[in-house]
Amino acid sequence: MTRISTETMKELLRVYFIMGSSNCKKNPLSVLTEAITGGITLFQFREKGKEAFTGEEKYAFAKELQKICRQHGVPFIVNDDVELAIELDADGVHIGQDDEKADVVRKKIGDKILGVSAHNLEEARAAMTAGADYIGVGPIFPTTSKDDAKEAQGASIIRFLRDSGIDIPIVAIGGITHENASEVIAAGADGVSVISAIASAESPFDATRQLVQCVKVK
Ligand code: 3NM
Repeated sequence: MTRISTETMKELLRVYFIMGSSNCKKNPLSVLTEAITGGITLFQFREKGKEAFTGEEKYAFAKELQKICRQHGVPFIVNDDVELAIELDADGVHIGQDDEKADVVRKKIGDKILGVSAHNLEEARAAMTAGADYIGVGPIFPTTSKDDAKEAQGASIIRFLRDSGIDIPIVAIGGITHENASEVIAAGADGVSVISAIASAESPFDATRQLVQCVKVK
């Protein structure tokens, strides 16, 4: 395996769906299948919250979601849990600023995709130096999907990072919907990352289709 190219990474970030069991109104396996049929380009397994699966149950659930992703050729990223990602031979890992350091994770996962959450210029530069393949920047808009989310920064943070020389692939996150997705793409993001816009939708398929349309023109 070799490291993913910047161009391929940017394409994968276009419509990046993040989900765990607590985010779904319907059966999570159906939600993921609908999202894939609708056109998501990347999936992140993020199993968090009071009711979240742990241990064997978490492993089994992740495996089922990974199987669906594999059947459809959508790469499968694991949030935070580096050991689980290695055990499952996932396509990559996404870590936050409070998790293990990015350079340590890079050594553990070899050439798998490494995503790092960054909230400002300093964190973005550090993630690039540590070997991240992309950064997740947020929250752009207010979100109810993350308990410890910071204050919303608006799409201007993306433009600021680009103007400051951050040329690594960027995915915007936090409160993104089909109504504001094109704004963050116009500001310089390569894609949008969403939980509720797809997971809480009456039709995850229709919601994904709408997002795909919004990020098409750049
Ligand atoms: N990370 P929704 S915001 C998982 O700011 C996550 O780093 C964020 O969910 C960050 O699309 C967020 O429902 C939640 O707003 C995104």
